[in-house]
Amino acid sequence: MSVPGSFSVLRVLWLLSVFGTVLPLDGGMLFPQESSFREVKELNGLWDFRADGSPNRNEGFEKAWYKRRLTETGPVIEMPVPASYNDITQDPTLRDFIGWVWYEREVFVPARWISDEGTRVVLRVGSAHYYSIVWVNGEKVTEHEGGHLPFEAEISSLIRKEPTKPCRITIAVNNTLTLETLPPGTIQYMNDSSRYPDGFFVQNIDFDFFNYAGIHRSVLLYTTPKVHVDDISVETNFMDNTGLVRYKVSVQGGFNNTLNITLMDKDGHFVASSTGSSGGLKVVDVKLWWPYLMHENPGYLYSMKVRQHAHRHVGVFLQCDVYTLPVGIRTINVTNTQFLINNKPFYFHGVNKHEDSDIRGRGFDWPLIVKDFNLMKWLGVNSFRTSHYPYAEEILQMCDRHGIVVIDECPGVGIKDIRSFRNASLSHHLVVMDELVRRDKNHPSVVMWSVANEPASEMPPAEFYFKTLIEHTKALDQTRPVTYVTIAAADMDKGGPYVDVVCANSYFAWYFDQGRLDIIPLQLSTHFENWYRKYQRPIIQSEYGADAVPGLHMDPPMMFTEEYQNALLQSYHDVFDQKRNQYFVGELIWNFADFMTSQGIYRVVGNKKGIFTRQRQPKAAAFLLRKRYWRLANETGRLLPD
Ligand code: GCB
Repeated sequence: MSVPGSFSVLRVLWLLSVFGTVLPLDGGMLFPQESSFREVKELNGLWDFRADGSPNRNEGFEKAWYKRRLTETGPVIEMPVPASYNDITQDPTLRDFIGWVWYEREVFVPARWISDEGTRVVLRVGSAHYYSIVWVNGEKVTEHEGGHLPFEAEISSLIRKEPTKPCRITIAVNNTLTLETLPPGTIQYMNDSSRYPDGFFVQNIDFDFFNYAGIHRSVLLYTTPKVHVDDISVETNFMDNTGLVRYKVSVQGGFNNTLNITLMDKDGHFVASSTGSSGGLKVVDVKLWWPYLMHENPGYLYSMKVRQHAHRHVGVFLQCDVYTLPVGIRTINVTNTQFLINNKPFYFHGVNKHEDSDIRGRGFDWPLIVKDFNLMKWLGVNSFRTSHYPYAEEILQMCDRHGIVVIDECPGVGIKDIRSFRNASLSHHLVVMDELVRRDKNHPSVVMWSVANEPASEMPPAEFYFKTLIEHTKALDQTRPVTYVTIAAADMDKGGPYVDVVCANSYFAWYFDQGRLDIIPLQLSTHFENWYRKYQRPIIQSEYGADAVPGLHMDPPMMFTEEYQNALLQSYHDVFDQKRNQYFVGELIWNFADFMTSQGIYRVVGNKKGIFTRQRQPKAAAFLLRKRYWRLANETGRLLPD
């Protein structure tokens, strides 16, 4: 977090110091973009696909399916990318499949990419759930653990080996979750032969969404010059009407470089420039990045153009690269009672979401994303939490442009088994935070990191685990607060002392005291008072809600009707309004839309706590919330006088 202080002191610190940021990962993960010196080729569409249904799910490796075309080693079906594979066919075995699935596609690489040795060709997967191994023309190029973050491999030399042939890309993806994965899970073999066939096993999970799998985001080939801009980090601040963008650029592939940095406003007019791999850009008459409904011109973005020239010798340029980063200038601060954006109190009136829809599962889908943004704006939503995993980068870019504030959550959901607090799990969790911060650090919309959702924080190892995790995340990024989302009772919580903001979930009159809406005011206020007394931190109601089956009505309200969902929300809102001017800084409804879960007696074809159906049609609660959010926007969102 930026600490309020004198601007001149800050300026000196900024300009003289390097970032106090830990960068444990090799290299950056800039979002691929086209420029005069970079090209992008999307490999989305139909891929050949086969699930390895062998008893040990290992036939693909034993028979080296990656060495030949997939069609030569067995039957294949057509599988769209990006999409979860689960709901694409009529086959329940594929919907519920656990183990390795294989994707393959051939692609012609433009001749210039092959002939020009100064061009670097990179294969990038936006995300694939959960563990992936990638081969190009039968040679392994990378593997990656984790279902929601991008990974890539340089394949320049490989594609130059056989320049006339198409390039065959094979990706094997395994959705198995274990005690050390994030989210964790366990595989349980059922050995009672009177009840289960030989080798029968199930995947146990402790989270409430379907474990969709496959290649969920775009697969791309992109180029950069050999000497290229590898990573950019920006931090912003302002004092009065002067803004400052502190930047750091890293270059890979060569030494003799010149870096020119130019900042332009939204209309492309020059604002400031600098040279060198780190420095500061002063912005006179700064236009700050404001959240939606907090300003008449939200989501203002400057463009920071990074131009890199590599020299052969003094004055002779060998190569150029250009990368343009959108930059929003804003600050985040947290006091004991407030969440401040640009030094003004910010009140979250928003939603929790899932990347989830019919047929596509968790697959990236532009029509769905744009529809969801339109619905959020219609509702008067100014924020959401990426429950319970990082969302696609394109979604965060939209948030930057529209001024929608994001609590960026990692996939640390369902950490309930004490064995998932061991070192192997913690090490992986730290790497996931490294990858998440590396990917999302420059988005102005991201205002807080959430390292987990509802872990078993009362367990003895939780304190060390969360202390380490939160301190690590704060070291990675000193500009944003860190939280984890809790449901534990205040006195049982071991990680609480380390969070900057308390994010608390509760389901009064739903999971407890079922049907008793009358207990909400007492239980909810007691809950808040306990949290605040204990931690003296601002509190966000990070989840609350009730299932409603659309079209089910009953008055007086009963559980699962639209009336009950409405009445429950209304009781929560009454308490929120009492605490709003004290330490209560936000409310995020569970959930924006109905979503798929695994099958079980508590779920009727998925979780129905959406205020929209899975097809994005409003339930009665959507209208209730819309009225409230627009009222809140008027009461809390306008710019308050200094
Ligand atoms: C929670 C979880 C969320 C569930 C929700 C529910 O506390 O964080 O993943 O879907 O409750 O509906 O039970």
